[in-house]
Amino acid sequence: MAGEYRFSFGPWNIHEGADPFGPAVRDSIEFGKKLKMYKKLGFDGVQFHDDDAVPGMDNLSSEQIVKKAKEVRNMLESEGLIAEFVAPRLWEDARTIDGAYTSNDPASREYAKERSRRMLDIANALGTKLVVLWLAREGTYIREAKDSKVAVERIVEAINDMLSYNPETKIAIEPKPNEPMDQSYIPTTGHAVAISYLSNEPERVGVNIETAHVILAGLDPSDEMGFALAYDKLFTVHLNDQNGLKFDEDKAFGSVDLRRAFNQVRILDKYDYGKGGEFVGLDVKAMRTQKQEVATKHLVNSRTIFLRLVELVRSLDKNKVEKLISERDYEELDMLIINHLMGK
Ligand code: 3MF
Ligand code: MG
Repeated sequence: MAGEYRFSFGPWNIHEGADPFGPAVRDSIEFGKKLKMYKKLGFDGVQFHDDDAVPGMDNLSSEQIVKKAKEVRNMLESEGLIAEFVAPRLWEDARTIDGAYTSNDPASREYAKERSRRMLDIANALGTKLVVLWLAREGTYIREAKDSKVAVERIVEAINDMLSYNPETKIAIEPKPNEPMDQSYIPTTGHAVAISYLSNEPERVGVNIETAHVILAGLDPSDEMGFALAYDKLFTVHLNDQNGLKFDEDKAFGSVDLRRAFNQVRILDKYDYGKGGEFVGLDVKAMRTQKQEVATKHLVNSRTIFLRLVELVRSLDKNKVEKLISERDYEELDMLIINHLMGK
């Protein structure tokens, strides 16, 4: 039965292996060549940052930006691919050092809003209505640096600006509790869902749940997904894995905790995730040790693990589960799941 899901990843998921402590260890692959790899690897959707589609966009006019983005759309079409979403990269420019929408400097906040409008032009030209907001620098290193109430109001203002700029846009906030900041203002799914109700059109604002980010917040990814599903706000996902509370690892999906991955697939499959056109999005990094020729295995493996877990979710004996729940024999239920995962 498995196989009805469509998968996506971003071009940054095929990367050179640089980390904060060392330079690139693999050659960079040009964007057009990466696009040619998607279908072969089993993927149909491309996730974008605005400047993945239009590099150097801050030095181009809006007309030039749209023209470039249309060229990218043609490239996608000739590969049989579609753009899943576009995310504004608001964390690299000097004007966003102190945050983008929440910067203490009004000129920087204005830059962030203007850049977001150009990002919406790119999304429109690429043919997608979905936007992802990873609010990288919307937080603080020390609490006294910003006013947390005002910060939330400024994020809402920026969201409203995007909602009114394109009335068809849907915004998926990607919560993350820390990194690069000490503390972020939208650290969890609950915060993202809550802030949607401060916006002018709550039904157009939802979440992108990333496994690793949820683990960094000390929460369970499948429960966070259930929370978002209850609000009809799971617009997309960034599946990966994370080995405890350390830097954001973006490991292959299911590679650390298979049972935790099983439970994410279980809730997604149970509630027909994907029926509304949602992609199974990955945000995974190859290990730095991986050689050039084999630096896409993390993508293929994550997809394979997802599909195998779909099979396991569907072949689980639901009657046995129900019976054990009604008997409140959770020790036996625990063993049933472990045996199932071990192929017994
Ligand atoms: C950061 C992330 C990012 C975002 C991406 C889209 C590298 O922890 O997960 O991926 O997902 O920038 O906004
Ligand atoms: Mg991500």
